[in-house]
Amino acid sequence: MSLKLYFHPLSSFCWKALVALYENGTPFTPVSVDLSSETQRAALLKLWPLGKFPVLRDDATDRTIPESSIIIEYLDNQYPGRTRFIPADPKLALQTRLRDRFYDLYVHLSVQKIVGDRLRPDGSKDPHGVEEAKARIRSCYGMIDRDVATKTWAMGDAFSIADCAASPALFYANKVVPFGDTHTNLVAYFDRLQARPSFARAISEAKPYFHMFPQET
Ligand SMILES: N[C@@H](CCC(=O)N[C@@H](CS)C(=O)NCC(=O)O)C(=O)O
Repeated sequence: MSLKLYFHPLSSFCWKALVALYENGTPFTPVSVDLSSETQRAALLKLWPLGKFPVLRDDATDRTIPESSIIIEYLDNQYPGRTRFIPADPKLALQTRLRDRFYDLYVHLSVQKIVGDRLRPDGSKDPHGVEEAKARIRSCYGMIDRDVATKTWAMGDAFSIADCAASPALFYANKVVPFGDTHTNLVAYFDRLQARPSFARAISEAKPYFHMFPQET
């Protein structure tokens, strides 16, 4: 087995890579990284000096691949399976990558802003930034609700990298800004994502760690 995934079971961006790996049953060795351990943090920093996970290591090609989207594209190219994450058609590929960016940059990073603020010490909090992040997530909910109204997955009938990105982003977004009753298409889409075996497995494996998720005080 040449692939190793450096990750943490609670980490949302790691879920994104896990969903892709589980989709195709791609064999890999999971390497759980505890960032509070100096040794484990140092090992991660050696692989990717930004110290962010997930990071994929492929001993067969001697390559180290950081960034969830790049990991998924790498898997799609090097270890293609039944689920293809980027469509072959260039126009569809562009639309797919746009949705992947949308979920990462506007939903997922807004969630990180809100959750990260909960971890800041009193006196260093950023309530204005948190309100901006919540407003951005609400705008995204409206856009998603319209976008998925007639679709099964983010791009239509085929599950793609956009759904890998949407899964953790929406899971944690719903925790910090609940979907509410009005976004029925979004709720139905999220229900389909949660029922997808790849994502259901990532959630189930993270359950023992849920108590570590910072709550609003
Ligand atoms: N753009 C990166 C984001 C990765 C990221 O933010 N990972 C978080 C966990 S969800 C992390 O490494 N946090 C630890 C830290 O920042 O020290 C990706 O798509 O992989």
